[in-house]
Amino acid sequence: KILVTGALGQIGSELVMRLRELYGAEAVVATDIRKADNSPVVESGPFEILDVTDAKRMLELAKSHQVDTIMHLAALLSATAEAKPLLAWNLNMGGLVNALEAARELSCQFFTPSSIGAFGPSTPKVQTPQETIQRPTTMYGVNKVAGELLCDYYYHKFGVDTRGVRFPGLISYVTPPGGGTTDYAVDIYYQAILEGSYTSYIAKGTYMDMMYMPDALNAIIDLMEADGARLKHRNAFNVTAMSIEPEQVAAAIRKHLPDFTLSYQVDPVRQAIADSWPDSIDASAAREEWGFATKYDLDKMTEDMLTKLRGKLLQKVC
Ligand code: VAH
Repeated sequence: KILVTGALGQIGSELVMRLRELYGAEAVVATDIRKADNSPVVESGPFEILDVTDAKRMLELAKSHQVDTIMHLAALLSATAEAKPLLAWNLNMGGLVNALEAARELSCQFFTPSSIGAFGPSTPKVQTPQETIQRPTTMYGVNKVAGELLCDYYYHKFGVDTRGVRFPGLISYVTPPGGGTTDYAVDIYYQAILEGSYTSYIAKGTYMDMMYMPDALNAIIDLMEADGARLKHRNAFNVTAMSIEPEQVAAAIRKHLPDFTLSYQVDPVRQAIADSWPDSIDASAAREEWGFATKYDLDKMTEDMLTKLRGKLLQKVC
């Protein structure tokens, strides 16, 4: 049985559904700090309210549901964390150590995502290596580096089977991300359908790694099902599908919506975060150690995003 925290978030809302398809609805206990009405995550299988900063309740739920795997997704993303650094430290680190402690006590396999945000301005920016300097200048990055080290510690010290990936910006049409820096790459598709135009808060020419959600879900499942003996790394693997900048997303959208226009109103806070991150990362370790692969490039993702969003958004409008 799998306990998922942050199950109503951008990753969680799709990962829970995929895991229930794979392993059965009752096999996945979805948890989040609040309950959402008529959400497939809440209605398609076990759901519990859980504030991940509540260590007692976390262990209680893991025990009562007899879980053997914990997938810890609850966290504040980069822009929110930069606005509320102390809250981010308490939630991101407090939640993580509580989840790791539950995994240790119950001998669970453990997954939590890191991010390209775990790199900083002194990290090599192009084809960032799996092993390199990590001096992030954001609270989110500090949380991610500390989280990677803490998960490796729980593996070496307590034998907890911890595994993680450094996700790039994730693009999806089900649940929008909240408070991320890469969210422009999601918002642009919504606005392309609704307004035919988008004003980007990230400047032209700002390259960041991105990945379509179906590839992200495959990466989590492939890593968790991989033979642990083959893993030379654990927390966390560089994974990416593409390195793109706003103009390239606009050009891909124009292949479907020729009149789409992109303008800029740069947000200095999120631009500074984006500028501190790599332009592109090297995912060769993930490919070699557990067969990481992606199916969606920019054009394939754009076609699917626009098709799915048309269905989702225009249904509401008309
Ligand atoms: C963020 N979407 O923007 C997240 C992610 C690499 C970006 O960590 O904070």
